[in-house]
Formats: sequence, C-alpha cells, structure tokens
Amino acid sequence: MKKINQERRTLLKYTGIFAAVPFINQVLDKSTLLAAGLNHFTTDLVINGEVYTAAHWGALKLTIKEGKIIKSQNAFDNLTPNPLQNFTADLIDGINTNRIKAPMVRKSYLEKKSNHKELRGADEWVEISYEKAIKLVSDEIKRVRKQKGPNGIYGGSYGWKSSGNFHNSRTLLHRFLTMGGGFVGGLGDYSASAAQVIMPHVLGTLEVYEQQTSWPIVLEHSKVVVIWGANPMDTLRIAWTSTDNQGLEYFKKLKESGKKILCIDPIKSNTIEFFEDKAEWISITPNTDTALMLGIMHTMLITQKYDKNFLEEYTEGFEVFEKYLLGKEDNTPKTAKWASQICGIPENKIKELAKLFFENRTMFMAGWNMQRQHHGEQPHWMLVTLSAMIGQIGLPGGGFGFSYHYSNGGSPSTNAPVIGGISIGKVLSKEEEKTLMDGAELAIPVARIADCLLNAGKTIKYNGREITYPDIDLIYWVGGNPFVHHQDTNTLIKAWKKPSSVIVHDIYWTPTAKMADIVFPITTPYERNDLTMSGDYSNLSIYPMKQAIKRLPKSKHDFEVFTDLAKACGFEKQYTENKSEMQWLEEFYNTAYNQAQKTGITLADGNNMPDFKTFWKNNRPITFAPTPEGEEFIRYADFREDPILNPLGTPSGKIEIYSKTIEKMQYEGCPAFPQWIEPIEWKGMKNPPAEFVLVSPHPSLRLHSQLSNTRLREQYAISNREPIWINPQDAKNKGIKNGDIVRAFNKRGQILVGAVISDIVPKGVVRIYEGAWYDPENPKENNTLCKNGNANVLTIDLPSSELANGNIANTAMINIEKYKGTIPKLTAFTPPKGA
Ligand code: PGD
Repeated sequence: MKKINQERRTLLKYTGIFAAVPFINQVLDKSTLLAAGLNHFTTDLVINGEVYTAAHWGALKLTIKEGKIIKSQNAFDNLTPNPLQNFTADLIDGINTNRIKAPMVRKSYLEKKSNHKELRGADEWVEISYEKAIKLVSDEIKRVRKQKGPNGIYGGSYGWKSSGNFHNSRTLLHRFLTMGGGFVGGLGDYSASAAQVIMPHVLGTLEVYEQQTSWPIVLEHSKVVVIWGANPMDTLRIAWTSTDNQGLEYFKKLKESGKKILCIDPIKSNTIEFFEDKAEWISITPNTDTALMLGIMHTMLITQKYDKNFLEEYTEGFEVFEKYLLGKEDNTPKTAKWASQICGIPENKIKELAKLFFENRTMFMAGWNMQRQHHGEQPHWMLVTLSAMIGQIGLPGGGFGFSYHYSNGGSPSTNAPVIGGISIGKVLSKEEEKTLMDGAELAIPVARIADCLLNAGKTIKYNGREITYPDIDLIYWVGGNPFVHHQDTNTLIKAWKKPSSVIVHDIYWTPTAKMADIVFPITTPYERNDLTMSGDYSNLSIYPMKQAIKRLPKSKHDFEVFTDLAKACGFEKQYTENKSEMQWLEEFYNTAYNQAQKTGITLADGNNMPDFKTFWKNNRPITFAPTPEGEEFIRYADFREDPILNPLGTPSGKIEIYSKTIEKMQYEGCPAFPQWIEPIEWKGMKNPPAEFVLVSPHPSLRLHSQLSNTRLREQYAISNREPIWINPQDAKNKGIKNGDIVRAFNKRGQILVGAVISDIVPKGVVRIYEGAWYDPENPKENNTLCKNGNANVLTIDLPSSELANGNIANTAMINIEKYKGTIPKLTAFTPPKGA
C-alpha cells in the first residue's frame, strides 16, 4: 500500500515539474550545413522559433530569430532561476569577439626559429588553411611517436569541456591518441583527487562521486544538518552532465524545515546568506577543519558521549586513533581548548557541537575545498571518523555525504535507461598494444603536469606504486584551461616551454590557446547536435541538444578535426566507424531506448519512451520518475544492517580508521590514521610567508573559466578586474577602499584585483574566486603581473601528499597593497596579435 502511494506521489511530483515545458515550434526552414573542411554533416535548423538544448548549467530553451539567439532561459519555467542560463548569445561571439575563427599557428613555430618555445604566449599568430593545419599536426604527432613512443605525447588534457555525449572533446582526443598508439594520460582530477584516493582505503569507494542518502530521507529524519565547507547555492548551478536543478529546490525545503542548520566555513558564502537567520555561521580559520573535528571527538571521548558499539562492530583501528586523541604518545591531548587555538572557534562552542551532534540525528554535508589543500587526504577521513564516533552512519538522515553540493547528490535516483557515449576505443596496432598493456604506467597524477614537464625521469610515489615521469615532447589539450586551473601559473609557464609542440582546440582565445603553437577553431555546443542526460546521480532526464544556429564558416567540431587527423594517420574508418553525427546520436539514444523496451521502463508521465526520430522531432527533454528505492535510499544502510553479509570494499570489510595498507606505504604527509598536520602555509604558522590566507573557491557567476567572456562579468568585475573580498579592518589598515585596484602578491607571482570591502570574510583572510583568465602584462617577462586577477598565479603547486598527489589550491598565503602604478589595459578577452 505504501509503495503504491509513493509511486503515485512521485509520478505526480515529476509530471508537475516538467509540465511547464511548452510546445515546440515547427522547424521553419531546412538548411544544409556544409562543414568548411573535409567532412559534411547535415541537420535541420530552426530560423525563427525555439530550440531546446543543454549545458552544464541545465536544460535551455533558446529563442531564435532570423537564425540568431535572442533569448536564453531555463527550459523549466517553474524552477529556481539560474543566472548562468541567460547568456548563451554572448557565448557565440564572446567579449571582443574572442572566438578562434580559423586554424592558426604561431609565427616563429611556423618558421621554426630556434627560440620559438620561448615565444609561446608572446608571439604573433598566422592563419593557415585547415588542410595545412591537419598536415602540420599529423606530421608532428608521427614524428614524436617515432622518436619517443606514446610516452612523448601528453593527452591527459584535463577540463570541464562542454556537455554532450558525442562532442565530448576530451574523450574524442583520447580516442584519437589511443587508436594511434597511446599517450600519457592524467590520473584523478582537480576536483577531488585527495578524497578519491584516500576514501577507497577508508570506505572501499570513491565516496565523492556516489549517490547520497536521499533528500526526502534527510528532510524527514535529520535533526541537525551541517554544511561543512560547501557552497551549494553556487556549485549546484552546474553539473558534470547537465544539472537536473533539483538540489537547489531541496535546499529551499531545508531552509523552511525548522531543523538546526550549521554552516562551517571561513567565509559567509552565498549559501550562508541564503539561509538568513535559519542557519548558524561558524567561521573557522582556513585549513584547520581536522583540528576542529579532533576537538569535537576528544570532547565526545572524555564525556563518554560516543557510540562504542558502532566503533567496535563497524570500524577498524579506533584504539590507535584513541591514543592519538588523548595525546598518549605526543603529549598533546586534542582537547577542545587545543583545537580552539588552532581553528579559532571558541572552546565552549566546540564542546557544544560535540553534544549537539551526538544527541541529535546529524547529517554532515561536506564539500571538497577542504581536501583541495595540503594534506587534503585528512579532512574527509577525519569526518568519517567523527561520524563513526557519533554512530549514525547507515541510519536515516545520519552520517556524512560528500556530494550534496555537487551535481545534485541526494536527488532520488530514477530507473532511467542510460544513453551511450563516444568511447576512447582501443589501440589498433598489435605492436603498440604490447607496450600499452598496463595503461596506468602511462598516466601521471593530473595536477603534477608542470612537475612532470620540468623533471622528466623523476620518480614519484603514488598510492602504493611508483611513477617515473615520461619525457613529454608534445602536448595536446582540448576542453580545458590549464592556464586558469593549474596552481602556480609562473611555474607552469616555465614547464610549458619544454616540449617541442603544443596543440590546443578551443572555442575562444583562452589563455591556454594563447600559449599554444597551433590552434583549431571549435564550434560552440549551440552549433552542433548532441545528447546528454541530466542529474549525475539521479539520471532524471534525457536532453536533446539541438543545433541552434549556423556555425562560423571556418570552425570545426572536435570530431571533425580528429577524423581528419585519423585519416592522415591511416585509421579514419576505425575512428568514425563510418557514422555521421546524427547516426552516433541515434545509436547512443537507442542504447537507452532498447533497454526501456526490454524492461518496460516508461517516462515519468506514464508514456512510453519515444523512438529516436520522434524524440528528436519533438525537440523536448524526456523525464523519468524516481524509484521508491531511490526515494528511500540510505547510504550504508545495508552495511549497517549486516556488516558480514554486506562488507565494505576495504581490506577489513569495515570502516578503516587505521589503515594497514597506508601504514605499509610509509608516505610523507599521509600517516596510517587521520591526523592534524600543519599545512605548508597557514595563518597559525610560526613564520608566515605573507599576511593573508587566500581562499579561492568556485565562482558564483561562471563555471570555472567558462562564461567569463559574457556580460555576466559585468555583474561581478570590480574596476574591470576579478574581485578580491577584504575584511573592513584589514582594508582600513592597508588604506584600501571599495573599488580600488589592489596588487595581490607573494613569492610565486602577482595579480591585479578589484577590492570589495566586506565582513563576509574574517580578518586575515581574503577571497578571490578561481577561474579568472590569466592575462600577463608582459608575456616575455618572468613573474609578470596578471592584469585580470587569476588566483592561481598565487597558489602552490605541491602535492597534497605522496599518497594522492592532489592539488592544494586552497593552501596559500598572500600580501595585498593598493596598486599605485599605471593601470594596464585588460587584454584577457582580446585575441592575440595576428588573430
Ligand atoms: P573550464 O573553465 O571549465 O576549467 O578547470 P577547467 O580547465 O575544467 O575549462 C574548459 C575549457 O574547455 C574552456 O576553455 C572552454 O572554452 C573549453 N571548451 C568548452 N567546450 C569545448 C569543446 O566542445 N571543445 C573544445 N575543444 N573545448 C571546449 C577546472 C578545474 O579548476 C577544476 S574542475 C577544479 S575543481 C579546480 N578548482 C580550483 C579551486 O577551487 N581553486 C583554485 N585556485 N583552482 C582551481 N582549479 C581547478
């Protein structure tokens, strides 16, 4: 009976949300798009009407007038507005029309001047024909392969690219490089590398990319919700596939639920502002979360308010951790007072938290910023340990979740069949296959790229094995922006000058494109056809991504470029499988359609899933309903119910508070149980190298560096620079006023930023969002000023520890001063000379 009601409730709810999608206009004009180069694809274009597509920032309804996008809005009118969705038209041109409009080569690369590598980022560019670009690139790839084998080509090419299961630039590159004989890839990602490596040792899963206890369960059962170092109001505007928009709706419900909500964060983020007086902001000193957790646990231990039975039955190694907590060996009990001195939260508050968490059903919703730090393996491990002491893991509304802030984790899973996507294929030559038996040998931890380029032959440790850096002679980058996302830009510049060739595909003249030798002009997602699912955890909908407008005359799909390179290298047929864009899409869709046919899965409104032709013609998203199991999902409930029958994937089958595997590794920076370890730079250190802690979280009005080149920038730029938030007291001491241009600097570099004076940041801390396009004042000079304010010019390029080698973007100290020099003209969004 309960089940029937629930299914009905679910059905009504979801047909309700998506009923707002209006009928779609007819295709008014049929036009054939001829790709300017060697491949031809055809599709129908709407000239006046509406087109549905999608981006990381959700399903979009585009209004088209005379072939141009005149309006862009959320496809579902009844959902929380998402400001990222309204600037699609700007993406077609970009500020200063910074599209890459033709294949281009750096002048001195073309002329092969001896110092050509030194001129990367400072040279003139020359347009060449597409055919010539294909020849240049294919010849160079053949040369490097012959001389250095697959180890000479770096194709890790990290980045968020665009949504879409076919025009997936990174996979398309990997497909080309794999079929051609292999390449050096990247291990992990910039998002959650430290957690991804430590969590399997502790819980047997990646944890950060797993479904969370469902929101309906949290709303029903949790009494206390702790948002720990996360800013879902901003980060839920986007998702890896395409946002299903549900997370923000659930946070709205949480706000009105009357539950105790705590936000532990150095900064009063947009999420904390959103909760108004419904949440308590606990401002913590950056980089000290593990110390706070220890103080809470010590209090629990000495007040005997912790769950001994849970620890005994479900965990391994608490007795060793207990000794550490009590300071038996280091003479430092991790008391609330000890923790308070490190994390800046009053001792009494820490004690109060210990009692509150133990006595109430508590859900920790933790973000990833605290693991993007020096010793970033520790905070998540410590939070799992704290949750184990509380003993609510596997109970409804209790325990921890590391993905409520990302891609709508906790939105109930549907039974949607999953669409296919382009694959990396396999090595074609038997000879090369032999050298690629262990693909992992050919990958480096993704954030070690600069270290690898600078130190070929160096051996590093990584999660139980050793990796010797290959000697990279060619970099191929698509769908990412390392001159924005990588830490310590000035070191990256030095490293980038090592290889003989750098090839980049991008839509725009990004700082990374400007640092290349050869660039290909790529179409925007609105100039091609694709498909995506929404909701990385819920699998809620399948979105058509219909081409909205004609492409620029010389631009190419990544797929076309790789097809022509594959042709030049002799494997075009294997690369394309003789399929066109629309044939691939039909095949991907049919993977899901056939599954639905076989299993009888229907849409949320009870209708059958349409066949591909109908789906494409209808031009509207299709949506599936959550299953009762999805609605009632409680993470680790089965393990809790029977840890013998449902053990975790750890060596002991239990939660490993002490890991013998890690003990054996004997790694620098990652001991065998979670600990407070001083980071390389932090506020409480003895001789701080600078005055302020820099926090560089994900931005509110763009996705990393994407959307920077739209008018959204007008909403946040200060004096035409990236903003820096400074506490009023600090600003007064430095003589800085709102709107002033500030030089932020340390031994790694210097940037210009625009001052926002606000008490949302505590004294001694400043915030600069990551994602501002690097804009060097004099590209020929070492350590030149970044005119636009890219935070990563100031961050540290060191590994989290020898275990995970994650990036430590959020461990850094800087100085600030009012800028007194001549204010240089911003050129971040201006194409380079010759383009
Ligand atoms: P994006 O801005 O998304 O950033 O770094 P990432 O490189 O992913 O870059 C995507 C690029 O792909 C853009 O240049 C875009 O134009 C291009 N692109 C889009 N679509 C296509 C396409 O179809 N084809 C091609 N060829 N190109 C395309 C993000 C990274 O930054 C991440 S994930 C994290 S989590 C890190 N976070 C931080 C942080 O918190 N703090 C700091 N300081 N630094 C960070 N860096 C990391």
